Parts: sequence; structure tokens; C-alpha cells
Amino acid sequence: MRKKIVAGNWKMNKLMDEAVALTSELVNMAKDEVQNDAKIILCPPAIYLTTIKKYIEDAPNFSLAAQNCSDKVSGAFTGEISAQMLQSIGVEYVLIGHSERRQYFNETNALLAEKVNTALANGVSPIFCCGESLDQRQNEDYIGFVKNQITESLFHLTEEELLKVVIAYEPIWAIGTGLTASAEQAQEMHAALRQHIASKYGANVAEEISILYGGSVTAASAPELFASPDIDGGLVGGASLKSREFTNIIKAR
Ligand code: G2H
Repeated sequence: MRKKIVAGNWKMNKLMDEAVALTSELVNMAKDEVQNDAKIILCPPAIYLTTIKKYIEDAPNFSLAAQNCSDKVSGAFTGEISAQMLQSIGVEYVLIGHSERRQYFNETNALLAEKVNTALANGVSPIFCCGESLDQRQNEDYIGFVKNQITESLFHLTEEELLKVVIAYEPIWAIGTGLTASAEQAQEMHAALRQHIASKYGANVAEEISILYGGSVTAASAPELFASPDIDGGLVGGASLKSREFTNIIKAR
């Protein structure tokens, strides 16, 4: 059985008191919402991780993810946060390759492969983000483009390592735009990515990998998306900043 996951990517939002209030509300509303095989992952700004950890202590279905980590192990890299540091404060997951990092910080597939390696080497599971732009969807082999992101950043991993990775398909044209991919569009890509993984690692491994959908997910769009056979939950941005809306997305899982 694949893990069902709903992750909330807060991006660069919320001040400390707001972050604490949001977490407390979510824990109150959603701590009994999911069965043992399901997870809620909060991805606050790194500066809040240690504090937020205390607020999810009594909610075993909640975990934390950082939004990024360095590709380097340690040393003179001012401003960076290492995977080992995340592990040392009990953070289980890290987003790697979000399209905003690819776009604004020039993160390439090769660099992301290094980040995946350092995360795994330190016991932090990557939530690896991939997705195509609108131009690529309209003018290129968009499925081939996303498959290649996975090939270049993940296909050097052993089977055991890959099984620790969660994949998040986030079409760039649907991110923060209010344009959600239809359940059919998302399912088409998720099935293609699972098939791609099967071609390299075999069907059993592909069946075990959770593939999340991200891009303007709301409580209204989540039920149909999450009911699709290859969609194992969501990576939610804007709608994860509102406790009631995010709880309703969790319930749709
Ligand atoms: C995609 C998503 C969360 P939003 O970036 O990663 O954000 O739901 O606001 O499109």
C-alpha cells in the first residue's frame, strides 16, 4: 500500500505567531483525520521548524519538511542549511527541486541530484518536485520532459534509496495561478511517471512510490484529483495557509 500524503508548502509566508497559530489549529482539526498509513507534512520556512516541531508532538500523523537544503555537506557556505542539520532537529523530509527554486535560483537537474544524495545520506527523505511549463505542454513532448527530470535527478539511486523518495508532480502553469490541472491531465502524467520508474526499477518499486499532485489544489479540486488511481495525495501551497481549507483537503485524501 502506497503512503497517502498531504503536504502543505507555506513558501515564504507567515510570521512566527501566525505559524504557531496555524499549526495549532491544524493539529486540533486534523490530528484524528487520517489513518496510520497516511501523513500530513508541514513545510514551514526553515526558521520555524524547531518551534513547529513542538506543536506537532502529540499528532503522530504530522511530520515536517524543510523547503530546501544545501547540496553541500557542511562548511563555508554562508546562509545555507545542510541535510544533516535538518536531521539533527528531527526533520524527516525536504522539498527538492520545487519549480520556484529551479526558476529563481537556477537549480539544475544535476544540482538536484546532489541535493537528493545529501538528503538521503543524512536520513532525510526528499520530496522531489518536477513539472513542465505551459510552453512545454503546448509545444514539446511534455511527458518526456518531466520523465527526463526524474531520470537526471533520481535514476542514479539504488532501489532502496529510491523507495525513500516521494515525487511531487507540479505543472508550472498550475502553480499559484488558480489553474488546477484536471484530474485526467494529472492522472495521465502520474501514470506515465510510474511507468517510467517501472521501466528502470521494476513494477513493484513503481507501485510503492507515492506521487503527489501540486498546483493550485483546493478543497474543491482535491476530491477528484485524489480519487485518481495514480495520485497519492497533494503538495498544497496557497490553500495550506488556511486551516479550514487545508483540513478539508486532508479529509479529501
Ligand atoms: C505549487 C503549490 C505548492 P500552489 O507550488 O508547492 O503551490 O498550491 O499555491 O499552486
